[in-house]
Amino acid sequence: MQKIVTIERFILENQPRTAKGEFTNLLYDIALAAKVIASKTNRAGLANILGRAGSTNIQGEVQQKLDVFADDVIFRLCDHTGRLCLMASEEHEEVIHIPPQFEKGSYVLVYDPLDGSANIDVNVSIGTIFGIYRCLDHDKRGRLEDALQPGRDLVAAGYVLYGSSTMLVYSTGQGVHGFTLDPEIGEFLLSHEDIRLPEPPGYYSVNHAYYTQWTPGVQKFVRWLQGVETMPAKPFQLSERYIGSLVADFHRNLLGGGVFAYPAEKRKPQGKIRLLYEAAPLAFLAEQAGGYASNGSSSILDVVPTALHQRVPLYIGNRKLVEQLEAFIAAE
Ligand code: AHM
Ligand code: MG
Repeated sequence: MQKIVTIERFILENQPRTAKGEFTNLLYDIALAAKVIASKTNRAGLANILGRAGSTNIQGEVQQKLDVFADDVIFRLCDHTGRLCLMASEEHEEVIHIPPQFEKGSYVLVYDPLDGSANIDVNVSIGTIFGIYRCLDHDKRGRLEDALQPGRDLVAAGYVLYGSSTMLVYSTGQGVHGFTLDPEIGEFLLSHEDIRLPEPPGYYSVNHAYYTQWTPGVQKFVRWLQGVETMPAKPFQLSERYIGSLVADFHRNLLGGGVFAYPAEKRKPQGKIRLLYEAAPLAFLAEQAGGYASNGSSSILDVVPTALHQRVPLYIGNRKLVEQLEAFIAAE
């Protein structure tokens, strides 16, 4: 019989040598939050029948919006464990402190609880993204500075994809590993060990509707991806796929090879993607899978955040594709 590896077993057998129980258990907490969120997202379409967000359902409970629910689940599963000194979420204006009645720990959790939320109502895949940093301060007070660390200093990062199956994909700096939730037994099972971005790449993903908003270098890059621009020669043909859920677009390109871009725009020079909750964790995974993520001129992992909700242009995927984009931008 084939060896069945649960996420608990994998985390335990592959924890970094420096990891203490605190870190290992933090990954379990996230896996548990993923299961709770998945059970709710699977029922999202029933909201119309059982009550809309903001209304009261038949049990007399007020329905929460799914992204608020996801945010709350992660916070409540992680606030009291003594493993974190601070959290920061895309749903909160300010950093989230550990309630005073609980002990603090050595790590910082940053997360986007439900990314691609515009896709919830139309039954298209959505996701959760997370990053884990070490608390900078030995007193574990948990200050803004602890959250404003560059992606290069991530200890771990990952995402959960709520798609046709629920998957959790993460890295602690020793490769990227994917687990699929078996809903019958309620366990994440190892399904994709040591994911590497394949060559030749298969896809490119960008919202073409913004073409006129891009700078000439980005426009040239997209024409090159399409095969309209022929220099330098590109010995492979790409397909275009764009879901509009970053996790889902990133996941497909991670397995099939390719590049995702959310470029800088004339009206939005920093693009749309958030550095802390979206770009940096995925950049960490891309590098671990042999790829690269850039803001157009340098590595996303080297960008030091100055504000929690800072946005950044994002080009992420197979290294050669992203470096070609940098070359087109440099020659603008
Ligand atoms: P959100 O944080 O409001 O969900 O927005 C982020 C999402 C990403 O998942 C996706 O890549 C992008 O927005 C799509 O934006 P657009 O519709 O402009 O192409
Ligand atoms: Mg988001």
